[in-house]
Amino acid sequence: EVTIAVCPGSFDPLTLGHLDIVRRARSLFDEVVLGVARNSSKSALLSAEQRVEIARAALDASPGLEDVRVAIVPGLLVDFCREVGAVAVVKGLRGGADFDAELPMALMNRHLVGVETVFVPGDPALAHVASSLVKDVARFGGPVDDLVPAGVGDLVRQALADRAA
Ligand code: COD
Repeated sequence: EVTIAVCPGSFDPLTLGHLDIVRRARSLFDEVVLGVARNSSKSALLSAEQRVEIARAALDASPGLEDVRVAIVPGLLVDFCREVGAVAVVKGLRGGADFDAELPMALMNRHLVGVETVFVPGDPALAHVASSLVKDVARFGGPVDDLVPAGVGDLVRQALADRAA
């Protein structure tokens, strides 16, 4: 039987840290769906459609990840998991703070529909890479192009400029 996992995130924008986790998820599961979700405690810089486009382009350019699907999570993550037939949610851990934030969500999601969460330690070389920090560095003119897939830095700078205008 084919096992399917969902890698959910805000992906605002997708970073090399996210791609690392998707690659690890893909090595564990037959099919992986990257779910672009709305984090109710953050306001997004990029639209969901832009975040989907960025993820699609980055996966298409990553050997071995072309078959990862990308979709918007329109409501509850667990409803999305049921819809796509996922047995697991895969989340990346950069450190203890990620675990503390993720454990209640993992327990709630299992309570709601029985879906398990698989925690995958990320590449320590990317432990400092977070979408929020990428946006902060870019906002103040710092270099971010080596933290995100090709072309994404320009899109982030453009979105920040549009927002400031
Ligand atoms: N190394 C390892 N892991 C990393 C790295 C890195 N460098 N960078 C990011 N990650 C991991 C994060 O720990 C996280 O697991 C994942 O990648 C996604 O990160 P983000 O920042 O894009 O996404 P978040 O943290 O804002 O998550 C948003 C969700 C909505 C997916 C989350 O809050 C969630 O699971 N909510 C469940 C509640 C629900 O159902 N909400 C409705 C959905 S619309």
